Amino acid sequence: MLRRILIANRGEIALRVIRACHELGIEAVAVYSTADRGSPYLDLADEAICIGPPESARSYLDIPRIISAAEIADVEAIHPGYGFLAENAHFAEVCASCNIQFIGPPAEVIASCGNKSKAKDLARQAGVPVVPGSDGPVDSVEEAVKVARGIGYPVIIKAAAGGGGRGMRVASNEVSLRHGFQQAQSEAAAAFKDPTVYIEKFVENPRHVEFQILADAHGRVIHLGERDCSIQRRHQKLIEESPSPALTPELRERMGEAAVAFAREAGYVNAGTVEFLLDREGNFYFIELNARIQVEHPVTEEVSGVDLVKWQLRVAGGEALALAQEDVDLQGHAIEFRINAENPERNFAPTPGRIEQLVLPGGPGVRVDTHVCAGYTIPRHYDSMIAKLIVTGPTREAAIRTGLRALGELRVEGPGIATTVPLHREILARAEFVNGQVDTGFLERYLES
Ligand code: MV4
Repeated sequence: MLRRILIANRGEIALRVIRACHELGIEAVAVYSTADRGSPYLDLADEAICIGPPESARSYLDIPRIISAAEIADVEAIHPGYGFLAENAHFAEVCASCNIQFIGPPAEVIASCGNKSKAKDLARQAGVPVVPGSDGPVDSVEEAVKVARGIGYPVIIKAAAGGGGRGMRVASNEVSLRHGFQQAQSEAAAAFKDPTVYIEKFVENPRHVEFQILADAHGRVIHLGERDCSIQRRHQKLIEESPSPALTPELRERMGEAAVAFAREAGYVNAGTVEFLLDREGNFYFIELNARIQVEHPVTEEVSGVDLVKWQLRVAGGEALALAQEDVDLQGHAIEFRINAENPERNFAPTPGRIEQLVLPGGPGVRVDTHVCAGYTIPRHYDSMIAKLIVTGPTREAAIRTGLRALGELRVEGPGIATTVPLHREILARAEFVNGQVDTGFLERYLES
């Protein structure tokens, strides 16, 4: 078991990891930028080290500064949280070379899954369905046109080094493909220092359904069911839930088996997420593997009763999974609402500032994961998520009612501060949401109307 770790992150996820450490008797060392100095969650850490100025590149993304902090604090391992250095294979390698355990998958696995074209090859090898398209990278316009003629339009051009919606472009005919292809290549080269692109059939308005995986270093791999993350805008998720209203028990079993098969093929260790697109006909396709703990992990914790962050720490300490697939017992329904300090009426512009009044909801079925409190100043340097509200009930209907009740209790007030709370309440009142009939186009269609 680990004795002392460093958390290379900030905000709610840093606090989430501190809590898991303390329940396991592990010491937690926090790091902070000067923008986060004085943040109350830092007091809960066993030690807190300033690593630099507000800019992420000189603090939370600065590998030498983080490694120095880890060496000074004498930790055995680093938890990267999500974002920042979480899926940086180079960072994982540097940790290993400094004899610091990286709490996540091996560097080679991060690298092979970070290349979306290679990840797709792994999926094919594992017998997991993928979207029809090119057999690996496409080097020339002529090859792209040939692939598109084979699968039919519309097609999507994706950067191998992209992911999470970055570096994608849709072409609905040969003219736009010829034009878009070269642009996609040069954009990929500029954004990711890798011009590699590949081509897929474009699946219109799919659902986004992802499976939570847990794998130990002894070859055990299980899944903990799915999360439906279809309510998103420009690849920023807003609401996530489990189970997905779109899955039958049979489809869940098949998709879960596919997710586990992929994780095995990839040599995955620790907590990860296998992302699928689900079309209207119930066909599912692997799209990528997220090699980290995700923002929305609490919905899985609520329906499975499994503490994913504790298992990340145990697995990194060499412990074997105590749970077999048949022991996984998914119960009830959970929904997460991301509470962001941003104004949906002003194109989601961030609204940093000082929180003067804060009322957090509570009562049965309510969990709030947040690092903020009254008097806290939301810095303008980082993403705008200030809290996650997770509601749980025996059924989806019950969870929605608890969500409406809890959102009604929630107050975040301060000069200039707006939040996503009113938008959440509007979404919960929409028939499409209540009926569970949403796809990845829902939120943008709603915002337009
Ligand atoms: C697609 C797609 C349609 N067809 N691939 C976006 C995020 C990245 N993980 C993959 N994404 C998509 N890939 C094919 N072949 C549509 C999306 C997509 C999407 C996927 C999941 C959640 C939200 C999305 C919003 C727009 C597009």
